[in-house]
Amino acid sequence: MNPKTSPLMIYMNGRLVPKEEAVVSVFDHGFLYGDGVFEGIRAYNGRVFRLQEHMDRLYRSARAIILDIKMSPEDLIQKVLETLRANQLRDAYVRLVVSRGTGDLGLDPRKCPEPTIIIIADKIALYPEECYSVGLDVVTVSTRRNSSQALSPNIKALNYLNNILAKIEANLVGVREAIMLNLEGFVAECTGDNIFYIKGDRLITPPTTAGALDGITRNCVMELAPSLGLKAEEKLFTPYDLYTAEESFLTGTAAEVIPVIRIDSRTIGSGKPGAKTQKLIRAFRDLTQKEGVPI
Ligand code: PXG
Repeated sequence: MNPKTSPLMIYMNGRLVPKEEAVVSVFDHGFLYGDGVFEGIRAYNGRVFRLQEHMDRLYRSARAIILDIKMSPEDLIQKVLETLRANQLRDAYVRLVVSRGTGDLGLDPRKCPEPTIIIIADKIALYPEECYSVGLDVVTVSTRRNSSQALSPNIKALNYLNNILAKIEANLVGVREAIMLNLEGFVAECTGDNIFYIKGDRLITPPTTAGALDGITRNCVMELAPSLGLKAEEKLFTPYDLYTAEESFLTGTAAEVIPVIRIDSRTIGSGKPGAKTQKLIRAFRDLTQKEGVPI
């Protein structure tokens, strides 16, 4: 963490300001309508992991909602690095938020001349170690993933109500994550993580067209698969395929690679984190220590 005496500095619209001063207008359309986009990024050991990929996804999300960030991705990368430096952070979680900006009470985005750009870099709140050593219990919930015909789940938009409703369902039954199905009943993803299962040498995850975010950790795992003798595949599947899998795990920037050992009260595989999942966890952790843009 940054020294106790200096407050956390937040990047806001061109300036680094102390946390207490980092406030947005009640007329900001990010607040009023969830009109905006975001990214969650990690820094490991003084380097920002897959920063270009996160930036590319942010600009794709912005383009999809016709939001002009009014800053080049190269400049925004520099601002992310500056924010990390200002807070003397080497291992961190970075939240990059771009909202439509301040407008009036109507929803017309033409009333918002300037986007609000915020970078929060803080100490990472790691998942408890037992999530990795014991594995997660998850449930399939009744909240379906947004239909891509209404709002593409590939837009990392500020409106996460769909995922939050699913998270509430998981909370209510005392588990950490929820599996969301799409409208057709195929597995899409979890509330803030992608999902995989393993059968033999096949490593399977839903295609993005099923409602899965094009996750950056998901892509890392698919890249690492061949080196561990696994064939990565994108395929539509139902909860049945998960119940009968040998291993299952979730991926996400915050969670990294996290084993799943129970789904809807069914034991997955041996009920312990699978051997292949554990190899992937190690390979992913190695990658995070090796790669990245220096702060
Ligand atoms: N699916 C969804 C819906 C996500 O929001 C992921 C998958 C994983 O993608 P990456 O690129 O991170 O591998 C995400 C991203 C949290 C939190 O606090 C997590 C995300 C977003 C917001 C909050 O756990 N995950």
